[in-house]
Amino acid sequence: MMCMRLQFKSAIYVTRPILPPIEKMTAKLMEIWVSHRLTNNGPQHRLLEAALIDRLKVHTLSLFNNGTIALIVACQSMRLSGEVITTPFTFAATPHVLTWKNIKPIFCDIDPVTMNIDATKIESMITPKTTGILAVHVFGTPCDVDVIQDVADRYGLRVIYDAAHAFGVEINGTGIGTFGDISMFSFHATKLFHTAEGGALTFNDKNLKSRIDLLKNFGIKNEEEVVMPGINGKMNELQSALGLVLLDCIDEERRKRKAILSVYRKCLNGIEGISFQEKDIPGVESSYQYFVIKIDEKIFGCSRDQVHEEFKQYNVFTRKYFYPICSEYACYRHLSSAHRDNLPISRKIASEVLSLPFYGDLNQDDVEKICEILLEIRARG
Ligand code: T4K
Repeated sequence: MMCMRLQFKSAIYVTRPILPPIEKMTAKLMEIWVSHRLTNNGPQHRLLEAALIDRLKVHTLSLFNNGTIALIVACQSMRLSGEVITTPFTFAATPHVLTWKNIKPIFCDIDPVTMNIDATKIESMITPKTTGILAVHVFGTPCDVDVIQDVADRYGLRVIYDAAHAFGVEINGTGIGTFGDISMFSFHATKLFHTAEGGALTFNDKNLKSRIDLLKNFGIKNEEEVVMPGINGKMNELQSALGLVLLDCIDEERRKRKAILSVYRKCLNGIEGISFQEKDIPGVESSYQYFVIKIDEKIFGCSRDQVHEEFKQYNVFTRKYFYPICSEYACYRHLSSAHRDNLPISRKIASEVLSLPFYGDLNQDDVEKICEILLEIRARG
């Protein structure tokens, strides 16, 4: 029998976007209304680019209307073609971007602890057609950036990081967006920092800025010259304004999520069959983007799928990020790198992971209740 006390009155989702105080947003909107400037590199856009360079500790940044278009432009700006080595344990956007660029994604297995691409396996997947590596800092945990760069340097490959989950991540004080050739951040509503929809590319090569900005604006150089086949990747002034106002709320949201993380760790510690990242990684500043557990069915007594399904009866909507792995999508399963024998760790991890609700508006009682529900689901078998 389900304990009614544990059922939430209203739905608890995996995340809930932060929103700024409405009066601050209204003041920003007034500026836009007065200026009549709605898009195309307006003042809010310029202010947000400058603010984010500072915040992310990066050298150069270009804003986009979403992370997926940003990633397409990153591949185009690096002139990637042929084959690119990537991870199957990611959101659909990562391999889809390659496909949209007519590039064949080559799936490499992942590390069982970080859940990121296994950097030691990349070299064995390189062929004469390989032009780059598209690695993902999954759930904000940094990839093995040194090993990846070493392989890339030895084979003359480009490195693009999908840092969609990695806003604010630093390695020993260095912004995560400074590694590789280009990094992509997503500012989708589900991200800690967001602009409802949005994204950015960050890179060290300042000369790349003009090419990337041309690519996101149809390749238009001036009224009479279109110098390359660009796309419309521009972030508008309303999105930029939301981002500017939200930047002031980020520190508090991070503090709240840090407190929630410690409640989860305390409540789940020692439960057999449940594993999660128990400690902060030394030298790494977290993104506080997701809280993910792994459920070992044999030890815990219930499968991940059962837990995910039963949580719904309590009005808790967890997510199986990232199941199924991308290599199992109909559009990719024919690839030889998608063969199950090539990806044993990815398949195992994808069958165990569960993202639990994780956002600042949750309070300690909510988190304790979610953990109690997990135990009740196990007890009910
Ligand atoms: N690379 C990686 C590794 C990514 O994870 C993503 C995006 C990308 C690239 C592409 O970046 P973008 O082009 O999106 O900028 C969500 C997001 O739509 C997606 O941005 C994100 N990754 C992915 C991991 O999660 P869904 O299909 O799970 O979203 P949805 O609508 O089910 O939202 C999850 C929960 O959040 C909902 O149950 C309720 C809550 N929610 C959601 C929205 C949109 C709200 O409370 N308010 C909202 O406005 O994909």
